[in-house]
Amino acid sequence: MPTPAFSFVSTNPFGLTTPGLYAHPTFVDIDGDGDFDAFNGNNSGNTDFFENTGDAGNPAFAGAVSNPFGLADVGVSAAPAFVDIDGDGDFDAFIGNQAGNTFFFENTGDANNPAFAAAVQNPFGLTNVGAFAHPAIVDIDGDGDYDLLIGNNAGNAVFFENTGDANNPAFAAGTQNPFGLGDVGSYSSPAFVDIEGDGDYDALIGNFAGNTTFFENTGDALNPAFSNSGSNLFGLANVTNSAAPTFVDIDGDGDSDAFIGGTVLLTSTQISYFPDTNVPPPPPPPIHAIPALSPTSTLLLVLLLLGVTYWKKWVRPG
Ligand SMILES: [Ca+2]
Ligand SMILES: [Ca+2]
Ligand SMILES: [Ca+2]
Ligand SMILES: [Ca+2]
Repeated sequence: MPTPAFSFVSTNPFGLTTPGLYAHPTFVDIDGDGDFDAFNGNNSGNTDFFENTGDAGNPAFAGAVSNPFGLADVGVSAAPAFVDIDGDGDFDAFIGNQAGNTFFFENTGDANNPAFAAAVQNPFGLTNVGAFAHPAIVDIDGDGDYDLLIGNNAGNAVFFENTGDANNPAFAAGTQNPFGLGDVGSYSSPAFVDIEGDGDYDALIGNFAGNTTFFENTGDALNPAFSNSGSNLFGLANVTNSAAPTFVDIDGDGDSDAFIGGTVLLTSTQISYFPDTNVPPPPPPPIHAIPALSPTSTLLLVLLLLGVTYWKKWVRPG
């Protein structure tokens, strides 16, 4: 997979809107119909839901619904992330807030019909990270369970290793900026995606100045090792303030596209859309050659020819 070629297209594409300030978008197929739906956290502590009424290649989002399925106001500055943390086949929600806490909403519905239980603050060993908790969820050490890395207002990412398993999360004490991750100034908002397609997760971390810094993973899927490679690479750009990036293949062409929440201080907010414009490889040409015969087919063919020969020679001589 080539390195991505992001190109800014528009803000708030496909019917997305940003009713509150400090957009913090994320995408997940919450209703299991094969397309990515959108959630966007905002400054008032609410999480808006946008159902994808298009399809996996042609997104179209319905109007915002605030805190659906049992999700709730988390105070100030909601930053949602979704993952099946308990391995029961449906996506559960973690939502960070301004006070630095992370609220867990267990999905007690199913993969097609989400229903979230009441919020639990900092469960499974998670702890307060200071201010402006921005959770990102990824199996960063490749051991089969999801780990949390929570960005905070000081500009750091706090790592909570999952020492439980794929069904029973249990997080170790937080460690700051492990594996070579670094301070991005303030208002760290991390996202993890295998941007180069080399089998390990790279980090792209937004900050208060509106930039997204790329930390290339030069380790591997089991042993991450990040190095700061620069900001706003691959065609990404500054989004004014409070960059909150997320990556999803929204157009179904096999590469990850970028959406970055951003805010013009206390006045307006938007989600900037940067699709990866790499052209997907063409499908392989159809094969016209006669397929090779299996040993069984070859044997049957030989027997058939022998039979025809016998019939011609002995049954109907001449
Ligand atoms: Ca969907
Ligand atoms: Ca679940
Ligand atoms: Ca893990
Ligand atoms: Ca794509």
